[in-house]
Amino acid sequence: MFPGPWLISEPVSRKSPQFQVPARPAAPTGLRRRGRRSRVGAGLAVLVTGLVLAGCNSPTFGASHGTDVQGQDIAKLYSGMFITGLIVAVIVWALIGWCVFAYRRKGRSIIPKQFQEHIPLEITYTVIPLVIVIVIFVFTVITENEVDAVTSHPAVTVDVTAYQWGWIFHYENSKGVTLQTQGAVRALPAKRGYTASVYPQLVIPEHQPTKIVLRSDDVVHEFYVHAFNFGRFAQPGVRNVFEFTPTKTGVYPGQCTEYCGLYHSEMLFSVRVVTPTQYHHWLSYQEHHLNQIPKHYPLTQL
Ligand SMILES: [Cu+2]
Repeated sequence: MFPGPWLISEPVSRKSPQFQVPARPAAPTGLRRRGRRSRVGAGLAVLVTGLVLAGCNSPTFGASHGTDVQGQDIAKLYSGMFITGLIVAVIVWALIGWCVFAYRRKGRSIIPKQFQEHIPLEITYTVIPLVIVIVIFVFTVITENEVDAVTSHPAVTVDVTAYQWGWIFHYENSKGVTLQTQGAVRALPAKRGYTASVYPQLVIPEHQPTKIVLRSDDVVHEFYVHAFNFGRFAQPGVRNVFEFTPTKTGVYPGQCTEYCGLYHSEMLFSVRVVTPTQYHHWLSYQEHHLNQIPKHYPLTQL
């Protein structure tokens, strides 16, 4: 867009000797074209192969497929945005490559024609990104509304309290079932699995909505479950409410993902998704063994 110094200063003929570049020995035209095409083809082959291999290794692009309804919505949005980004990147790389190869110095060359502006081109590369951003924005709002929706009658409601450094899971509408990080956790050696008995396990039923009411007792923490593609801050004085509707039984790791002090790395937990029948057996067991240590339900029965 900006004129080069040669346009600001005294006009000099482009045929002037100072702009003449020594010529390279010219190859026959046919051979040159074939060579150029083969190099461009090889470059594109490497690019496509790399993308395909990368796609095979990580089809979710680092996210989870989602083991709950909300997580699957997030996975779709994330994949769509990632693929859109890849398509834009490939087009930009192709245009750069085309410019580099098509407009490289060819033999005896002169300073190319200088443009001040190109209105159609500028409108094109302003409108296209704008449309992409608007489409991404609309899909993001739709997905956010789906993920943040909370039903009025959830099957289970759990009050989750984060604190330095652990979790409390209190089951509403139970006889006081509460699971929490055991106090001795800090005295134990590090590198335990997230399902170790010192860490609490959130047990919820499959195919039924579980409402989580999240709070913090002290500083900012984050409740994060990778399998659900979901994380939400636990902030002092704030009550965050959200919902999970699991679609697959299993045990999924969870952790605090907001650095919250010395034993932040000990803020582990797990989520166990069971069938509704198993859930009611588990809850009943917990209710009949309140205030007993250990309060963990024998997992082999699930
Ligand atoms: Cu933390």
